[in-house]
Amino acid sequence: MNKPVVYSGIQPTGIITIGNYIGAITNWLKLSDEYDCIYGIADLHALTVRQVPAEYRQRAMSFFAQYLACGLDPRKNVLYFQSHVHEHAELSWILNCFTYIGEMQRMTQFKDKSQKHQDNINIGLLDYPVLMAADILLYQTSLVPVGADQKQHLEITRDIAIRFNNLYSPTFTVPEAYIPKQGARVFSLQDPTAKMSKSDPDPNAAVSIIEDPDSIMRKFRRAVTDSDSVVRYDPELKPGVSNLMTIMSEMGGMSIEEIEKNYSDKGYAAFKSACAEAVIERLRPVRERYASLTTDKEYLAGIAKEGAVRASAIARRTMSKVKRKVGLVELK
Ligand code: ATP
Ligand code: LTN
Repeated sequence: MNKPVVYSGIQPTGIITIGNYIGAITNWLKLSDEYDCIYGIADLHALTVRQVPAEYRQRAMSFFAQYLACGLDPRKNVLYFQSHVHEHAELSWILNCFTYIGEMQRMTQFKDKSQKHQDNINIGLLDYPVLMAADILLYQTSLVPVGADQKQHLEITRDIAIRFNNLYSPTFTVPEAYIPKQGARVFSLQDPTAKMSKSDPDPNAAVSIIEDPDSIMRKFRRAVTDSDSVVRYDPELKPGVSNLMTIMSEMGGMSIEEIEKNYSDKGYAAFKSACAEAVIERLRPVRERYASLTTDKEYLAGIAKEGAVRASAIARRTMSKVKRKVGLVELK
């Protein structure tokens, strides 16, 4: 690899939403030419909450097919499953020894998830950001395209990298987060003050990137807005409408000003339908490619294998450097 490295991942839980697409995947696609990009299915991360094994396996494979369906080219990008490269777990252990419990307890996601899963506040949930740091640092990553909710995890990754580099000598590239200016936090269609989440139990809250057009239209028509009827961008006073405008702008390529000009006096019904149309059209090729990809299990398995081999080769190099620095005896 000779270009700077981009790394990112998504946990295979729930559905890949238009929030994930706008906040993360759009940038993954944009960065593919200028960087060496590695995109993982974060299947070790999602074990922090209980999964049904057979379902989980299937979902992870479906997410992998969706990566490809989005247009990520396996010749240009390394696409693989985190669990296929054992160095993630290995580096994660070593980095644990350079991370403080207090740092992990302060993480917003840990606080949220331990509230939500009070019956299962496992060590993995607390340790989640260290595994994420291992993902990123293993590949000497420069840039990490993610949504705004991951900013804190990127900061701790940088802290861990700097701490390690200072204790020994420069070992890890210190990564930067790459967060979109617009669309870094897409909100739920049912509660425009909450993040659109891929595992929201309310099916009307989020839209999948492979959802059928009728269902997309229905969800947008039902989206929660305010009682006035003016299409105007005002995230404070009109969070529902503003969220839809952001989605429409990102998916349809119109600026917020253009949307305001075209729809301000058309009423919410027309605006919501237009917004749904923009989403449906943008996702049409994704949906179509996905349908044909899922029929070719062998092709997908082949791409995953190739991705794991390429990722492992890079991970191995960092891992042997780390082991040497901390003073582990080398296997000759
Ligand atoms: P969950 O809500 O189930 O924890 P999630 O929707 O946050 O999951 P992740 O796998 O945690 O999904 O995130 C995948 C990527 O999508 C990350 O880069 C994350 O920042 C981004 N992302 C997630 N939700 C949104 C959102 N609502 N708006 C913008 N980006 C998002
Ligand atoms: N924690 C991330 C998913 C993730 C990730 C990563 C993102 C796992 N490993 C490495 C960027 C880089 C999330 O979005 N919840």
